[in-house]
Amino acid sequence: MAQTVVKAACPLNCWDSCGLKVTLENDRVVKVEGDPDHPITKGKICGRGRMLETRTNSPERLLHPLKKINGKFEQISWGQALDEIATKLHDIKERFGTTAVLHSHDYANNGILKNLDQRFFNCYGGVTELYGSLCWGSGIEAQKWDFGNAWSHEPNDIINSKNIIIWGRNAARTNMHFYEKLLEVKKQGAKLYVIDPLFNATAKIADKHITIKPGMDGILAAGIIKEMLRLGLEDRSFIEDFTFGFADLVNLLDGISIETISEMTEVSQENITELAHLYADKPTATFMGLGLQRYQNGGNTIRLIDALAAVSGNIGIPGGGANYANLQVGQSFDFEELTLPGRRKNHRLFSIMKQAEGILSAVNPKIKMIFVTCGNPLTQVPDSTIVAKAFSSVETLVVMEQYMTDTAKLADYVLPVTTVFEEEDFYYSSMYHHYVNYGPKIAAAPGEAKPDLWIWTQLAERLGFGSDFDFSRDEWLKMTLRSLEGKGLSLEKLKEQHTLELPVQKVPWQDRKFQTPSGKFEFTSLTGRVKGADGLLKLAVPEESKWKNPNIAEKFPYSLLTIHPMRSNHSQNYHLLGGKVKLKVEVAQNIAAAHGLQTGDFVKVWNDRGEVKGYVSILASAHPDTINIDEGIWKEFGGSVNNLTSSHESDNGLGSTLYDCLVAIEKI
Ligand SMILES: Nc1nc2c(c(=O)[nH]1)N[C@H]1C(S)=C(S)[C@@H](COP(=O)(O)OP(=O)(O)OC[C@H]3O[C@@H](n4cnc5c(=O)[nH]c(N)nc54)[C@H](O)[C@@H]3O)O[C@H]1N2
Ligand SMILES: Nc1nc2c(c(=O)[nH]1)N[C@H]1C(S)=C(S)[C@@H](COP(=O)(O)OP(=O)(O)OC[C@H]3O[C@@H](n4cnc5c(=O)[nH]c(N)nc54)[C@H](O)[C@@H]3O)O[C@H]1N2
Ligand code: SF4
Ligand SMILES: [Mo]
Repeated sequence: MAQTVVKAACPLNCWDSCGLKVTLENDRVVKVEGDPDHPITKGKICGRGRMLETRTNSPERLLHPLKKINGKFEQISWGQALDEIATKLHDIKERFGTTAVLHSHDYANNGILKNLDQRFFNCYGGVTELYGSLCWGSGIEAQKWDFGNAWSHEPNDIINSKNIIIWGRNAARTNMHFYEKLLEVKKQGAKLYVIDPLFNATAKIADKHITIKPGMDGILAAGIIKEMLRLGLEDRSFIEDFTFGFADLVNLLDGISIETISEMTEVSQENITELAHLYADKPTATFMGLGLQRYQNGGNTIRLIDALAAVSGNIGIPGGGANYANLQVGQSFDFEELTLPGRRKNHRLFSIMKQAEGILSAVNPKIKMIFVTCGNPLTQVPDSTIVAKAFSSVETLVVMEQYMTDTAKLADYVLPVTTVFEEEDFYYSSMYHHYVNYGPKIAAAPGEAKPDLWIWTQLAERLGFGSDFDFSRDEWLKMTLRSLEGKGLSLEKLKEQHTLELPVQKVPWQDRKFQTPSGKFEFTSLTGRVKGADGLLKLAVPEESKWKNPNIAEKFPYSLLTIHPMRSNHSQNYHLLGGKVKLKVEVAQNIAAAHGLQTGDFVKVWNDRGEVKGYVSILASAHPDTINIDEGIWKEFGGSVNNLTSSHESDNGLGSTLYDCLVAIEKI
């Protein structure tokens, strides 16, 4: 049979944004591999990338529009689905106003044209939208306060690092090309430290793994700064010339002893001193993951780690950096032209964390209709019980999906959408590297599945703003690249080369010109002050901890992490893994000992919000009193761990508290 091999791109919400090589047989995708010519990902991809073949070809794909009639889904035509949904949108606008519609979404697909959903809702008149992020919100806001922006060093700069500290990034599992880089620079002599409550696969290759009480990294960073100051290891000239508010930081540190810091973080004083020396032995690169900021104190955690990088003079130097995310990538494109925020007449915002509470308590107007795109809130949004209640409460729920997820099951209309290989787009991620990848359309969509963009275009026509969507794919893609054209990047070049390097600062802040109000690195944030906070750094602790909530801590003694799964991107692959899914409850050794648990025991994990049942696995080197259950699990495979998590917002209001969660455990 004739086979052809073409280049494509991985669309998944992931650090790595890989280039792909896809084998086609009679226009059918038969194999997905890595593109060896991609400058960063160099031919290696993960299992989730390879499984895009299954995601595309699975017989479980949604193939036709469905409407729920008397509690059962029935197949309807696209014409009927679009006419009915457009009529409802029209009526809601007339009777209640456009903000009676909620757009619930996440970022399941990194294609630039996936942002056209916002254009649709803006042209419709402006709906209730979500702000903040379950994923990285607290940390992004924190870095905006400190630096004025959240920028990282380019991946190859790590060859300049003498020491590398990884705070809570599960690189071997979530960011494989960074992991590859770590292996490479370690061979050249770089020292690698991993700070993480779990002994993850990245910790296995570290020179030292330091476990910590979950949520206490900010306090640890404060302790390291305190030690640096005691030992005279700080970078005085950087502090004096390029920072603002240092006296406030010193004042904060004067109020706590190193003994107390050691006791609270459960990190030994020797380790704190060792880390102080490591930070002084420049250049030392800091790489933060997103896990460590999903706590109520998440903003302060990232801010204190940033402060440590600044005090030690590791900012704006090759091999240094407080690397968290790289917003320079997304900031390269023309979003306003694409999304037309100016067309919005009305607007209402709910926090993404509390979207369910928002739905249930909305007045003037009430939420009448919800559109879900690129998200699976029933599984992924915290406090599932209330999420299910909220999404069941509205008159009309429209879910645009590839599969019958737990969210789709609740819908009134399910609209089948294409997978990555069935539509043209380009893909990028603002998490790690600064290359954008081209993804051509290489396969026909099965059944009646359609691109999201086709659905928006059809609805726009029916609602009288069809001309706002009357563009070809090329025209859309060019629109987003317009401001890059002057810098020699064009759609033609992207199509030809399949990947293009964006013009970013490879070592951010080298010019020491920070984008803060003072123009300096801000220990005390003036942006924070403008936003109504005092802008001061705080020695903040998690909400669900013995320091803040002793009663809860007594009832529910264990910290629950809910990290990202190995073989699935969030909830996307569990149903494609061949029925082998078994909900695993990973427990630290002291928990197993206290409850007489053995590997394979069936247990219940619970708190006041809900419960989850699964099979024990004992983690030999995890921090005491720590449990992990991977996120993303569908109801039919044991249920989402978000039955247990809280929907609070972090200290700066923009992040989740998914890992700020105390639970109890019991054998059943
Ligand atoms: N395989 C796989 N890869 C993925 C994804 C996936 O679903 N599956 N999702 C992608 C997405 S959207 C994202 S946001 C990224 C996330 O990438 P990561 O940040 O690497 O992953 P998380 O699972 O969010 O965070 C997990 C790490 O943080 C640690 N951690 C948790 N709490 C703390 C703490 O208080 N202190 C410290 N020091 N460490 C802590 C955990 O033990 C774990 O090692 O991964 C991306 N890559
Ligand atoms: N407990 C806990 N909860 C978490 C996390 C955690 O660590 N712990 N992590 C959080 C993080 S970091 C993130 S980023 C979120 C992710 O949350 P989500 O983005 O909601 O998670 P996904 O499972 O990726 O779900 C996306 C859905 O979009 C669908 N989809 C894929 N491509 C397309 C497309 O092109 N168009 C449309 N219309 N749909 C598409 C998929 O089939 C899938 O069902 O979850 C958060 N939730
Ligand atoms: S999921 Fe991430 S690591 Fe895996 S192929 Fe896609 S971009 Fe690469
Ligand atoms: Mo994420």
